[in-house]
Amino acid sequence: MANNITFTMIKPDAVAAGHIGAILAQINKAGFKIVAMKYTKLSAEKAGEFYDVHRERGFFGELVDFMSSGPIVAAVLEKDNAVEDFRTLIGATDPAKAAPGTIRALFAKNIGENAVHGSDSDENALIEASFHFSKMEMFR
Ligand code: 3AN
Repeated sequence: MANNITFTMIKPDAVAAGHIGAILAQINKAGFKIVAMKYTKLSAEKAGEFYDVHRERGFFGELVDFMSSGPIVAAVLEKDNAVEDFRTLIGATDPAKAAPGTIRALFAKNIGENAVHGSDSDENALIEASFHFSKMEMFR
């Protein structure tokens, strides 16, 4: 059951560029069911908490500034093999290296402003989903 969900955010760059609808269409077309979704904005503190594992990395400050710079769409998605399949759908972290047709190849600006987030493990998917949503806000 755990490997049936992943967590995503449509990041401030893609929201500002008007790509919410196109990205959600790709997500639906790939067979993911949306089980939770909200349009929201992270404070710098919340963005730092979310990306805590990257706190020691050189790009951490930049990442926090970017992720708190504007509204995002946060969502929990359900599908068999959700984490791996979603990472295939979004493509590599660096859009220059993302496979053609992937969400990042289509919509991301660069390695920092890369349009979408996707959980990297089943364990993190559950942690990230519950960071943004209560049980009552998830419809599985
Ligand atoms: P992914 O989002 O593909 O799992 P991570 O977890 O390595 O990639 O990085 C988390 C986020 O940190 C990325 N989505 C990106 O916004 C940012 N990031 C990662 N590497 C860099 C980098 N070299 N320079 C700037 N930002 C980065």
